[in-house]
Amino acid sequence: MASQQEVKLYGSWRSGFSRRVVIALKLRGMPYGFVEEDTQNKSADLLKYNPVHQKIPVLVHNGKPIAESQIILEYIDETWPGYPLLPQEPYDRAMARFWAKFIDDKCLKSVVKASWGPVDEQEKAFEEVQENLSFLEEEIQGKKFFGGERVGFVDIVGNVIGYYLGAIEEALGQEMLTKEKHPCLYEWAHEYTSCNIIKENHPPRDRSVDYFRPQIQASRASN
Ligand SMILES: N[C@@H](CCC(=O)N[C@@H](CS)C(=O)NCC(=O)O)C(=O)O
Repeated sequence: MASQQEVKLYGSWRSGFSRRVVIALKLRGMPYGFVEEDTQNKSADLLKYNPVHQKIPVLVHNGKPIAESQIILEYIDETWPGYPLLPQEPYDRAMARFWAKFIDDKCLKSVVKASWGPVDEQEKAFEEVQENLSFLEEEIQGKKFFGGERVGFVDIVGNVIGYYLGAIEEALGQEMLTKEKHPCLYEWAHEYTSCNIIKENHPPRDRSVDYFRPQIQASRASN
């Protein structure tokens, strides 16, 4: 019974990984408590619950911790009935996991390198971003969301591209995802950020731009 569950999310308003879990819990209609963590000064609880990575997000369900955003999303999908995050068919589920892993392993890494990485590696990283976005462009073609007609697992993981990339681009003063090069992905990002659930549960764009800007400036200054 939902009323007997104690669900606590250790995260931060800044963290895109935490936002994924918030979106999944909201879509699922699962009540939860939110503990705002300072990643520069981690709480004893966070270190106890995620001693291996010492990172947010951590979902604590009836005292049992689960770490890593994609794993938490799967846990939510398997634990509480309601809005499905992963597709039903095994092949479709495998493909959703494949693209979600691709977003974290390749897309996100290249975006970070192109934005904050060593200056002499940024040009190459920028090309990698373009190549990675092209793979997603092919995958989203003909669909409204990666999950089909509604937001699903890959879309939620894709918040890095759908929501955060725009704020990073603004802070950086350089576009990466453009209508000209990646029209379908660009349209997807627009659809995604227009969804109420996404709008209501991500920080206002200006706040994210203000968060990214000093990091970008600091990395430029140290290069
Ligand atoms: N792979 C992890 C990444 C989580 C992550 O990088 N969290 C960041 C905040 S956005 C963090 O806790 N950083 C603190 C640190 O690295 O010490 C996930 O998907 O949950």
